[in-house]
Amino acid sequence: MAEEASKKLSLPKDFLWGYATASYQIEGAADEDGRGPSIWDTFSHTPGKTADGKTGDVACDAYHRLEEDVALLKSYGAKAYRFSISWSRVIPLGGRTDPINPAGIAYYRNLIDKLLENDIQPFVTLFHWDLPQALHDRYLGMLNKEEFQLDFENYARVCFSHLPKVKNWITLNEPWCSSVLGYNTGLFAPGRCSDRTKSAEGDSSREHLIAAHSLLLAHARAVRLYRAEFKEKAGGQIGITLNGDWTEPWDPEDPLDVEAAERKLEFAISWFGDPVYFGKYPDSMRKQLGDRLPEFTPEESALVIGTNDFYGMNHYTANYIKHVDTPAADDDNLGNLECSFYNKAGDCIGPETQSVWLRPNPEGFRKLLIWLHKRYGGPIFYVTENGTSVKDEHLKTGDDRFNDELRCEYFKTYITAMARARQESGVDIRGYLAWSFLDNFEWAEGYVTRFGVTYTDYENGQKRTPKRSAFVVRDTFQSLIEK
Ligand code: GBH
Repeated sequence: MAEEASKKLSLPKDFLWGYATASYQIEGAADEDGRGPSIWDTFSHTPGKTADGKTGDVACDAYHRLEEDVALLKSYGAKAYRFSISWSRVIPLGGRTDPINPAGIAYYRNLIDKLLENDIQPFVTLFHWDLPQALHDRYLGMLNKEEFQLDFENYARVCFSHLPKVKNWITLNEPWCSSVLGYNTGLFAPGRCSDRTKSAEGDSSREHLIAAHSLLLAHARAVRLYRAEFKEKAGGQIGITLNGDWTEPWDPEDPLDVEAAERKLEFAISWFGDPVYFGKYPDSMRKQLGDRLPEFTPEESALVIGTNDFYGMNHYTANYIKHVDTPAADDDNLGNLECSFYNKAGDCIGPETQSVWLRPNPEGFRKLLIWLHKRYGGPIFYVTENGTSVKDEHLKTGDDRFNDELRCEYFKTYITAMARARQESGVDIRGYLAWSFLDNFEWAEGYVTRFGVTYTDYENGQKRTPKRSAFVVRDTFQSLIEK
């Protein structure tokens, strides 16, 4: 055994760990103190779009429980907390000539102050999917690349200048989801797609590719601005957060499956990662999508390349990948392949959870960290989300609601897998934010699916109760981090 591998597994003293949330999923107060509507308000209020027609109107009511929530984070031992800013709380109409809402700024300033007083480092996401509705109405949001990037840059400037104590900025959360779920499958706001029974407008063969391009330019402009005017003074860093599942070939003996597994990673991750690190889209995407995939002009390429101080990684699950022999459909977003939880030998990738897309597979986390480390030249990583739902957790009663065995196991094994990637393979991971601090509004799944280490009692004034996993995460980090 290599010496590295035989050393006791550990994490450095300054390793940051804690929890993550997002504005629309927890804040509530949708209509208070001058907040403007976002596309998620509109979408969740449209019949048939979310489970049981649920909305984020109240959610976890986090807007009114800032002190209680920071105290709870502190009691969990968290060293960092990732939250997102509701763009339409800060600029209700969203645009660069629209007024700023001082009450919105005050809320986030207060949250940041409380966190810092408790030695909890804020990780602040500018955009976790909740586009101001006014920008959608005005120019279709990210389908208008010129307008969108300028309005996002202005919004970023407002946040950077009014929230100077923040040292860790994340421009976008999972632009893959904004693009594909918003403009290709239409499962998320604004719900556009080619299926006219679901959406009056949309083109699932193109719009997500346009949205992604605008998002990349918006990210790049915010980073350029931060580096030019704020970074040095704040002593801060800025990056993008990308989601990505690990892939294994369905038949490891079939070179076409091996290739398809790699192609899936490129369609899901490198679509955004390659522009940020290399200034271009992956060849596999160009080959399949042709001129439907926008080209970076030389100016755009120069703007986007090198715009990550760190790689924000959201990771949950893994899939087996099987190639298909037929040509790709126009609305394909995967890379012309099939995903499965079973491989040719009949092995299952992991146990069931409440989320149809999520099966725990901690080895996949370790392997994906190594894949990203190699592809992108050893960047600094922060794991900005990782976690799981638990099958039928919403049916539990009494104290059993706080006994989340599968989630405990998930966190133990995933955190260990991450520590191994760091120690044995040299992946430069500086922090880890578990998803999620609280059970919250799980988008189209409403409140049925729970991801929290804290139970939120929606029937009883959103009362918070720690689940067992909150202590497992704490103990796992305490035993790994060097004294
Ligand atoms: C994260 O995305 C989000 O950032 C967070 O807001 C959310 O609460 C959390 O996951 C838990 O879901 O069946 O085709 O609709 C994770 C990455 C990618 C997972 C898209 C769900 C949907 C696949 N997500 N995927 S589909």
